[in-house]
Amino acid sequence: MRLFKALSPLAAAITALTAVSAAADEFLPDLPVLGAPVPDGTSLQTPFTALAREVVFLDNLLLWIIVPITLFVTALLVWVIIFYNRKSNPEPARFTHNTPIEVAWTVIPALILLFIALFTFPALRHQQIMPEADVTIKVTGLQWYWDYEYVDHGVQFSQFMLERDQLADYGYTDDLYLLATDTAMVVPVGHNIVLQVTAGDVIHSWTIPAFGVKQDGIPGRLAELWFNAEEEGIFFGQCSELCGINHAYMPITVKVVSEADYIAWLERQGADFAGAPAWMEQFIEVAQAN
Ligand SMILES: [Cu+2]
Repeated sequence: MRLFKALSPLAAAITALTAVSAAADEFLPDLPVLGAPVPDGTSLQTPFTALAREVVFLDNLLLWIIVPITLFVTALLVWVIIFYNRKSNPEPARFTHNTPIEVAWTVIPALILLFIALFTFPALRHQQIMPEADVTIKVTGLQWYWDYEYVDHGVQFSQFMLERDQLADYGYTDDLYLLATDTAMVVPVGHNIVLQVTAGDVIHSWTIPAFGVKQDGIPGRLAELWFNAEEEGIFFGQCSELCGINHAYMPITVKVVSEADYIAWLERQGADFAGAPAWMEQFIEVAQAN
């Protein structure tokens, strides 16, 4: 075990070196950054999947519900503080029960919760029931980087955060420091991507806020998430489960590209296309001809 621990930084360094070959892929088209935090931002990122739109809708709906409730409770408190303190109400009433009020404060919150559930349960169902996968990728969180495996094509690489002085070499602007990584998970636009999320050491969490997805990677377990990105672009996320000293330094980069660019990229990674699904066939021929 101790030997393993001593060797693991070495293994990480080797992975880092080998990953560079899959890294700065200058053949991918120039893509706009669509999914990233903005300075002084307070709301959710612009959604780029149906799932994320549902999440934004739920967020707004809950806001419309909790604001009046908070105002109502605050008003009640203020009313009690002003009119029922010792000075203004020296002789307090001694009764302890009021059935109509007790029924009301049980039934009304229950109805509010039921109303919220009418919208949350369909959204949860949508997120948790996996559709037929067009692309399946296994993601492993590790201290402190990500491993990706395109399980149908034998393509595998790691993803490390870029240092500030490396950003330009990889085509990123300076403000993307702490978000941009050496490799990107590349996926085709408009297809169902199913991710199998796990971890190799401690619990990590894979997320892309603009896709409305987040899934803990737990050692020894394979959890799933899915998304279908609607626009080509670059999307960032960050490990979202406190996983150790460099937790803040294992961001996630996803590049959503056209089907042709995706297959050409796979081809450059040395993909095995045996048994590829029908939608890929015409693009594979083009990629292999080039
Ligand atoms: Cu982590």
